[in-house]
Amino acid sequence: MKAHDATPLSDYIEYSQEEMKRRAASFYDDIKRRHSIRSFSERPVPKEIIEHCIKAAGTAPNGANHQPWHFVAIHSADVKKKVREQAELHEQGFYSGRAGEEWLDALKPLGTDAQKPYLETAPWLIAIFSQKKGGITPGEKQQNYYVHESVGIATGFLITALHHAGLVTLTHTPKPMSFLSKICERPDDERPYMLLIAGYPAENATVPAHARQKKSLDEICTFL
Ligand code: IYR
Repeated sequence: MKAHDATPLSDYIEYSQEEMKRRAASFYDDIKRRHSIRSFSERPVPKEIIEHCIKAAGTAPNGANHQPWHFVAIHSADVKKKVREQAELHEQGFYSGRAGEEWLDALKPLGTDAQKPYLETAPWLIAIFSQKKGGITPGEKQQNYYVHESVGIATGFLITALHHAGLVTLTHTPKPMSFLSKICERPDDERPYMLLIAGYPAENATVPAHARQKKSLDEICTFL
């Protein structure tokens, strides 16, 4: 059993309640400008920005601090082409029947289809992998805990960090996603969790009216 050891919380910043109210409101005003975008510009985005956003994702709370995630940041045109080919192949099956009528009906207001040109246009694709086994030290093969929750939170941090930096994103979860493990050369004990597309929006980028409808606070929250 490893010993418990701790240092003082030295980086906490306390704000006045007025300042907290301002910050809370201003964060909401900013994050509500985040939209899933399906039309990306080819404009390059420096690697350093992506590095910082991934570092931010890596600070997410997670099970036993095993940090059960791996991010593959894809910039190579060759690799992006492979991802697009495979993703579109799967999406064609999905849209031509595999999804079922109810699912396809739910997607209609978003206007999505099997064509995913942004997988090549966008400067960065970030493939996120979850690790069932690991630990805090590289090479460890301990049990990981709350893997799905941990990687989900890290992905949320990543999306927020990319938005904060001034980029737009799209979460993409082609089914099955196993082709990502192959293309990204990830080991068998890692599972692809999600593919994030990141970059500048195309000049003609739009947001579906359906996506702008957000539930009210009353609908999503109960105070007791
Ligand atoms: N992965 C498909 C389908 C899709 C599914 C859901 I749920 C969405 O919110 C959006 C799309 C695609 O990317 O087209």
